[in-house]
Amino acid sequence: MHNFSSNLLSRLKPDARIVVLTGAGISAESSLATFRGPDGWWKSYRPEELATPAAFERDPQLVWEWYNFRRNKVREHAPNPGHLALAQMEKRFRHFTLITQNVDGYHHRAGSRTILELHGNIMKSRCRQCGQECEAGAENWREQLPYCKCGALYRPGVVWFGESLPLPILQDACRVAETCEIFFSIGTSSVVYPAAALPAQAAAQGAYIVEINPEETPLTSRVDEFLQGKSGEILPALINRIQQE
Ligand code: BJW
Ligand code: ZN
Repeated sequence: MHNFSSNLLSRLKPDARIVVLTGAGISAESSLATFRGPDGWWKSYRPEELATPAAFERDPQLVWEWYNFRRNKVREHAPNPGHLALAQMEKRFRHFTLITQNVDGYHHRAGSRTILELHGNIMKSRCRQCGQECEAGAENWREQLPYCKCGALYRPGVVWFGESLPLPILQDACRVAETCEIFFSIGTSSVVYPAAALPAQAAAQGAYIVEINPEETPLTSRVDEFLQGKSGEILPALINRIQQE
């Protein structure tokens, strides 16, 4: 059973302003591979070699093969107790914002309502030419490539390296980070920017920073509290503990 500090518990009042940032680690217990973990490899490519506009230019079929493989995993599996606990927390706290780097949509499926998806959604496609968006499966596939009605190629509706994050969403994320009292960084290696800068932005304005991860990250030495372990175990324990108060 996890022990939560009185420091943390006393801060988790119903009207506390809380921000949660999640990464691939929260979906690890749903059997989705992380990007940088030991299983976070796909056919021995690194994400930096596939999640880029240049990779798509060079070999759109290879990139689509990776995304179709991952779309199938997302369909096959489901949110885990970590996602569900965050959906419960949202109900419990008046000012609660969930920011995610994940593209799997599992926070929606778990019942969270206010979600800032920084890196898009893997179940969406976007036309390279006219910008039209569609749901996965609604594309017109020819020779293993998906086409839009306008004739141009669809790409996955996600944010690749070197591309800007959707500005209104990033602005909202920065605003809530800078005005929150408690900031949770959960299941992220804290190496991909600008998401990785959010905890420091929150800390600079006086927020209490909590990290949940089985491993230490570049953030760990700068947090107020490091809860070492799996989010699918720690988050349900935390919500249970809060409900006892
Ligand atoms: C568990 C667990 C369990 C396991 N429970 N935990 C400033 C400094 C340096 C570089 C830059 C900078 N600003 C911008 C950059 C460039 C670049 C960048 O950050 N590069 C770094 C790698 C150095 N950033 C960008 O290009 C961004 N764009 C941008 O900034 O535009 C303006 C600009 C452009 C060019 C130059 C300068 C500015 C865009 C970033 C887009 C990231 N896209 C991806 C792919 C999305 C689509 C897809 O899914 O295919 O997003 S890459 C990939 O990494 C994905 C993730 O969202 C992201 C973060 O990964 P995450 O979630 O942290 O996963 P992992 O695998 O790394 O970590 C998992 C963690 O879980 C581990 O810690 C485990 O221990 C833990 N874990 N089991 C809890 N059970
Ligand atoms: Zn189009």
